[in-house]
Amino acid sequence: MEKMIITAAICGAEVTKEDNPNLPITPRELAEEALKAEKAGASIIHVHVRDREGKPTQAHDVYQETLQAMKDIGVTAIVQPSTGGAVGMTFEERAQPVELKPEMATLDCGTTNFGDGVFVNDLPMMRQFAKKMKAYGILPELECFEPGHIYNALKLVKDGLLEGHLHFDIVLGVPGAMKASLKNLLFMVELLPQDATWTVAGVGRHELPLATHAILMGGHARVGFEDNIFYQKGVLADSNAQLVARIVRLAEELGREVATPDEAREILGIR
Ligand code: KMH
Ligand code: ZN
Repeated sequence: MEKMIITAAICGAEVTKEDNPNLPITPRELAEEALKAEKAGASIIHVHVRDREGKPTQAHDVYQETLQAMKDIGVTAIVQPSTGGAVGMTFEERAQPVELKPEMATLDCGTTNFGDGVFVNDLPMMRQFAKKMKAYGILPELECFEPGHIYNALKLVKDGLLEGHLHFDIVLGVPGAMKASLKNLLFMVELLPQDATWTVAGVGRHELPLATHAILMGGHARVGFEDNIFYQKGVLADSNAQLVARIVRLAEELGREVATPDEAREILGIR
């Protein structure tokens, strides 16, 4: 099996400091958290940013400050800004971090219920994101919350809007969307093109079992406060690094090597 890429989704848009006081929010906190997660074994940092009140924002300047802080502090992992932002944001708001030309960014592959809200990603919006990312040479992480989202991504491939290596993130367990289970993971992985890579993000208590399945299946895994704030039932995680370190230990026990940032770049075809 190829080496395993561990993504740390360190902040997200929905979690608050009230949920877990260890949540990083400011550019400096995000940079320090990213470095710790990388040192623990993460080779991708998926990042959202917040405004001064801690509310989700996609502001270009805040992303710029955060990415610069990560660089200054010595983060060498692939930094992957979100283009999903938070429910209700417009395309223009969401697309701002793309202008910073990161190595990767998320590309959400379809509309889904998201808790009480609706996370809108219609095909025209997806096309706009794909075109921008293609023009800037950004590798999209194709976020699929439902099986139909995989077909939307494949339509972008057919239409020539996605080229080169395909990397999917199968997100399972968002309230209102596809349930988190091994059966559903297997089903969705079987829909992917043969040479694509995939990672799985299980929400809440599903994070750990699905990441463990990914170790065994030859997939990759995402952990972090965006998806899960607990280390164990009733015990808050003290950092994203703690969640990453557990997957590294499990991977080692199960004979799967963990990729460094440069090895992750190679696996993903990032030049
Ligand atoms: N916050 C969710 C509504 C992404 O990062 O691209 C969307 C999200 C997906 O987190
Ligand atoms: Zn996200």
